[in-house]
Amino acid sequence: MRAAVLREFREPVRIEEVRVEAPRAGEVLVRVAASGVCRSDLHVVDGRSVVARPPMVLGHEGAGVVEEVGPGVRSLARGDHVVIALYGPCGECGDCRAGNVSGCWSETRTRNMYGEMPDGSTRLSSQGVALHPMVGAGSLAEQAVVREAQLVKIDPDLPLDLICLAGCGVTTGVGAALNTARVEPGARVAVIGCGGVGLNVIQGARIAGAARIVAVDIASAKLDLASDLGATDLVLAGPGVDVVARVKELVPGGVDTAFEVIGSPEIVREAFACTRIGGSAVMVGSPPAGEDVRIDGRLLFGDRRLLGCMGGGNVPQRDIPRIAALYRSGALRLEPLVSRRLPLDEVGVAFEALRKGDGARSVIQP
Ligand code: PAD
Ligand code: ZN
Repeated sequence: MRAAVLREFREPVRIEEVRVEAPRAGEVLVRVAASGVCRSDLHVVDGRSVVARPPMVLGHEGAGVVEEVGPGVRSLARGDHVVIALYGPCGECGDCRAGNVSGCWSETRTRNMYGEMPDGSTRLSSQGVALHPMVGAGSLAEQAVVREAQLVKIDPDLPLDLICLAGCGVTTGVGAALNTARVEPGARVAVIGCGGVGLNVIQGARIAGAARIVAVDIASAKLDLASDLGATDLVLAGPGVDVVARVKELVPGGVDTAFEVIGSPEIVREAFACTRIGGSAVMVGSPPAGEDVRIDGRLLFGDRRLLGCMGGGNVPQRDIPRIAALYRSGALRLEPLVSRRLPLDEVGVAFEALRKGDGARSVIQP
């Protein structure tokens, strides 16, 4: 099969012929129908991700159809439609058993983050060299072998080229608002960075009943999308614009929750400064590995909280069906998030568009 392979950090992503082994016990072979390209894929290419081990197959926002199941797989069968979740919990540790699967830090989960099966092996190789599928997904490929625990079955009538976004961007964005920040009806929030993930923080906040949703971005096209998806106020950032002052002009005293959805320590600091006394800031973006986030200690003293956010605190088996239901009801819109659909060969176009900030999401249809 063919896949988008990254051999070394900062090298071009190439479409290569990759050998796929049959699924073993507890594993499933998925024919990928569609996969979004997220900024986290670009972070990997640029060597600024904490969860990357080249050579690897990129992609972690995929959906497809089950082609073959390994021994012992009971929840899925050939022909089932699935979303590949952002992570595969072990299902056995105390956290998993308590239902806190996003808190699972077992060896299985850690290996999964680096694209390894629980025993350290992978099912993908090229010229005898093992390839690591990004976060165990590797969805920018024609096929993926994924642990059953990382797959969520969905109804076959859901459009795979839209619901694939539930693999990462939508689940993370909506989850950041609903699970991490627990945005309440009437809340006032700010979302800094309105790309593929930030637009879904906006949708999550709208669904939660936020009264004010201030969207901040450097691109006016993103602000148009933000407005379409539920933002009540728009701030065009850029040189000479004091974002904190603008947000506080719109929401005197500061917002209840500010979200940073870019991946910049400086903007995390800015988001924190946008919050009211007792408010919270959520760092959704992934800052470069090893970089510190500096915040103003006087602001922290004002009972504010800075929260991390991994995948929007999502429990895949709960949150992906919830996203599907919200989509069906019309409360959550997916179509406006897709800026272009491309064949696998044109994955480079998707990465270039991300770099230029052109569009919300590119969806690859292998
Ligand atoms: P994206 O490139 O689609 O969106 C980023 C947005 O930020 C774009 O609209 C930019 O125009 C905007 N932007 C850039 N600089 C500024 C600035 N200085 N001020 C205001 N706006 C700005 O990326 P994405 O939405 O795919 O991902 C965003 C981040 O979230 C990125 O760091 C990614 O790695 C991270 C992420 N985190 C998780 C998680 O689990 N926490 C999951 C998925 C993605
Ligand atoms: Zn992602």
